[in-house]
Amino acid sequence: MKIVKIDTFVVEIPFKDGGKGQGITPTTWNTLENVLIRLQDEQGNIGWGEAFGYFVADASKALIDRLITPLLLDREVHDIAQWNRDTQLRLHLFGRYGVTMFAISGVDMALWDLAARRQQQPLHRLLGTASREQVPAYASMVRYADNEIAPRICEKALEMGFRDIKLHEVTVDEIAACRRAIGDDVPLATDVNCSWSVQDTRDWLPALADLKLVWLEEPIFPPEDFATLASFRGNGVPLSAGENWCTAVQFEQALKHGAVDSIQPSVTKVGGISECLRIAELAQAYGAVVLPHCPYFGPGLLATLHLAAVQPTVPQIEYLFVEPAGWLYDIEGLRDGHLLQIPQQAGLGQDIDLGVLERFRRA
Ligand code: SMN
Ligand code: MG
Repeated sequence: MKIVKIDTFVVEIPFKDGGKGQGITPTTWNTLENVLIRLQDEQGNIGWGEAFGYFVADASKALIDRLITPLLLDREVHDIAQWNRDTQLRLHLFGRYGVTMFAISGVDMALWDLAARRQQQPLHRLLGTASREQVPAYASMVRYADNEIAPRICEKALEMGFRDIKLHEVTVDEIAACRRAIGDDVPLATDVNCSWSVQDTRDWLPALADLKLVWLEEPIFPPEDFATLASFRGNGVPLSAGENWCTAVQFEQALKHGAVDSIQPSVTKVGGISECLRIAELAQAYGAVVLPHCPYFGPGLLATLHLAAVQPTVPQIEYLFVEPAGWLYDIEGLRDGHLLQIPQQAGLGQDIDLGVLERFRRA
């Protein structure tokens, strides 16, 4: 297929989460920033993709406009995985991980959507053999840093039909308050985004095991310290990480080290669908569970559903438990309690809402 037009957009959609706006990020996190890529081929087919936006949206967009567009415009792409590898090579000196890879991820996704639409097939049919029509999702909470609000929001998620919860709380006290609110039977994980020291992690593992955490996500910095991660295992708390690992190469190193119990590739960060397929092969070879990261309600979430359709190693995907002021896709139309339908229409399987895109598009 020949790519004759490339457009990029930053969309910024406010959301409510019922909290105080305190969290992980440099400034208050209260909008979803999606970097969208729209490709058009010589026949007029369109493909959409998403590059990781979250506080770096302008940088991810600039990478695409300045470095990828000149390499792709008016070119033929026959083999997307090969295009991905070639582009990684061409751009490696601009940073192997970070916005370079986020940008490649988004364009790779748009190429896959375009290819599937040309063939009038749902994306998952190009990726493998679908073994299911719906995938469970867990409710992923923002960080509330509050012993009363966090448990209340957990209860609300259960009322909405979710059965599994991931917190972003970082104190044993807050995690325990949530566990008390939901009872012992609801699977509960926490993600501390690399904020604990090695010693604190070791000290807190027994308490976390008592709280029956189903996983502890990214306990320490740096997230690619595989040997230290491996040393935490076997203490009654499964470990998970991967949203900040670079390409299948680093996933393989992590798996060789036995760093974690489950891996968390993000289709908008790690190198797109092509790289996720390489990681899926590794997961198969190493018998690893895959818990994909990518909860921002854009093309990345739909791509994650299609990838999950063909990967039995994915037990559930992540659903960000917030209330956006607008939806680029009808995600709620796919959701029945904790289950998300895998779209069966061509490409990503839903048409983006151009009205929502225009309304929230950043000038
Ligand atoms: C996360 C990262 C960025 C925004 C929200 C949540 C988190 C996750 O690391 O696992 O989703
Ligand atoms: Mg995380």
